Amino acid sequence: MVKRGAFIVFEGLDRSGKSTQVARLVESLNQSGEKAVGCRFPDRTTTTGKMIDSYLAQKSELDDHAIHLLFSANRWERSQAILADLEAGTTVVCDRYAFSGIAFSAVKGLSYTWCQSPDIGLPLPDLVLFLELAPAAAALRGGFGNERYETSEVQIAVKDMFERIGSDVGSERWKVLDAGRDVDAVEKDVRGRVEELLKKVEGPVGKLWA
Ligand code: T5A
Ligand code: NA
Repeated sequence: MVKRGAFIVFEGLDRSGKSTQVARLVESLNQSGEKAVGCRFPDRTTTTGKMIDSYLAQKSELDDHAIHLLFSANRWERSQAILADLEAGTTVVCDRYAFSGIAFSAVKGLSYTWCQSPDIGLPLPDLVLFLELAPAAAALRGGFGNERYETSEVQIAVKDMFERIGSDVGSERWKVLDAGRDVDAVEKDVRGRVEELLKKVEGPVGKLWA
């Protein structure tokens, strides 16, 4: 039987460096002979993804519950492909996941447990790397754009919500990394934690919030 791949998720505020680190990790794993692929949520290429993209670009309005469910559906659409990769021995490195889903919806006033429910049963990440960066430092990395949620108020509230989510996930699985260091230092820290994980990944992929 092939050893299954690891499911690794990066979370963090906007501009904390998630996309940069996902790309670097996938490349370095592949270079060292580990099969790895990247993925990201929202996946703006699918039908639900196009609706989400229009909402984030503030070209359309949607009820807060409706957009929350679309983000979740966007993950479910991809979930079988993620499981198939993991079972085939490929490590999946994902840029945002259900934790962003809760954080951004709950700060709008939706119930925390309601926000969790549509994601119950999704593939459970083996490791969540939370890139921690002060909102003020994130804002310095090229000013806020025009997308929804790109304001200091939202980012500060989201950071607090992520702390609650991290404690619910538990410190075994949820690791907070200082994302204020230079890109190479963060990458080295990430690589060290992933090497630890790859030694111990075993058993079936878990189910989120189950
Ligand atoms: N959302 C998402 C929901 O509401 N519900 C959901 O369920 C989900 C999944 C999506 C938006 O949707 C919300 C959350 C978001 O508001 P997105 O497409 O993921 O947004 O885009 P962002 O996360 O906003 O992506 P960013 O590109 O802003 O942030 P990243 O990926 O964290 O940062 P990255 O790597 O692109 O880097 C940003 C800049 O900083 C530099 C990079 O070169 C780049 O210029 N940088 C560093 N500079 C200094 N030091 C470092 N260590 C650096 N690392 C990167
Ligand atoms: Na990004």
